[in-house]
This record gives sequence, C-alpha cells and structure tokens, in this order.
Amino acid sequence: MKTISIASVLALASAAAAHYTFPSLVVDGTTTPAWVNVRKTNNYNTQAPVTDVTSPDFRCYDSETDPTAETITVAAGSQLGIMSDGTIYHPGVVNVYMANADGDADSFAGDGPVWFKVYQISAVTDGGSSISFPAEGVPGVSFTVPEALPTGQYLVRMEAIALHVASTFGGAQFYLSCGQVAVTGGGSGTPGPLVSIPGVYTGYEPGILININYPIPANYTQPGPDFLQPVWSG
Ligand SMILES: *[C@@H]1O[C@H](CO)[C@@H](O)[C@H](O)[C@H]1NC(C)=O
Ligand SMILES: [Cu+2]
Repeated sequence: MKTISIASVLALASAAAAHYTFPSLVVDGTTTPAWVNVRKTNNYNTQAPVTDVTSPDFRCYDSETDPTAETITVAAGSQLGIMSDGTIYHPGVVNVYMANADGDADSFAGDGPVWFKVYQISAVTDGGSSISFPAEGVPGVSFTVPEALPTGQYLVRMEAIALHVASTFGGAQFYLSCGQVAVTGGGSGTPGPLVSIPGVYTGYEPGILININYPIPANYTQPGPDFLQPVWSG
C-alpha cells in the first residue's frame, strides 16, 4: 500500500498555490486594497496564468469579470508599485506597459497600438554558466512614473512572464493585470514605441520560447517592442 505523507500533500498544495495575481498598486508608499484600483482579472480565484499571447485576455485578463476599477492619482516622477497577492514565485521576467486613455480610463479598452513599455526586469546571464532572475521571489515591483509622461489617465499593465516550463510553444505563463491611474504634473514627452496588446508577441520570441534549464542560455533577450529602446523613460 502506498502511503501519502503529510509533507507530500503539503508540497502538492503549495505547488498548486504557487500562482499569483497582481491586484494592488503602491501609491505614495501605500499598498491599495485588492482589485480596487486594478481591474479584477478572470483568475482572481484560480490565479491561473494566460498562455495564449494572441488571446484578447492577454491584454487585461478581464473578459469574464467585466471589472470596474477606481482610477488613482499618481504624480509624474513618483514611484508606482504593483504588488502580487504573494510573491512572484516562478523564475521569469517582468514588463510593465502603459497606455494613455485619452480621457476616462474607466471606459478605455486599450485597443490598437497604444501601449509602451515603462519598466522591465530581465534575466541575468553570463555567457552560459548561470542564469538568474532578479524578479523571482519578490512580492512586487516599483518604478518611476516618467516625469515627461503627459498628464492624463492611463492603464498600467503588469506582465510577469514565468519561464519554468517555457521550452515548448505556449509553455510560458503570463501573470498580468491592468491598473488605472491618473498621472498629474506630467510633461510633454511622446511615449513609444507603441504596440498593440495582444499583438506585441507571437510566442516564438527567444525570451518566451526558451529552455532556462539546459543548456543554460548564454544570453537572454527580453521580450518587448524594441531591443534598442527597451523602455520609455522620457
Ligand atoms: C542569444 O543571442 C543570439 C544571437 O544574437 C540570438 O540568436 C538568441 O536568440 C539569443 N538567445 C536568447 C535566449 O535570447
Ligand atoms: Cu504558478
């Protein structure tokens, strides 16, 4: 008879619970309550990732929740954080995209080439002897809202790409959500390059379709619209 130890049951339970969502922002150092300033995602219960980068849910993952979020004010030049409901458990990388709502963020769908990248955390490689993921195991991320970002309402889309089973097509797991912010005191920059989401990835990018275990990648190419200008910082 095979006995199942308590330890193995706990290990299974924690493996199943190892996914995550990003339900909160951090504004002026305060973490906002879950799903108040972030549009509630379909996986608010399951925490399951998106794996189809062409799916409409790849944008804000809210096709089943029909969410309304409150738009929170953030000053250009200040720190904006995005928090998970636990930690970014899996090895992988992070991108944060924004899109100008050109009006009210409540009614802004984010269609078309309107998204630009404002922040990323990539992998660290050293020619093939090791690869590490600075975003692994952290509870959330924080970045500076560019001072040159024009005043107005925006969607802020968090994207954590888990790469632990990314060696087959569709294996990379995307944990994502969209917050709503009103940027004040902004500048007159022109954010870009602009991409559509979905559309920004095919799933075949070297940083998405990748075996991170063997052989150890000698280099890592962060997924995103423009290798030469990876993030728009104003
Ligand atoms: C590493 O660099 C080579 C040469 O530029 C490129 O073809 C390959 O896709 C890169 N690998 C990754 C994992 O980004
Ligand atoms: Cu997981």
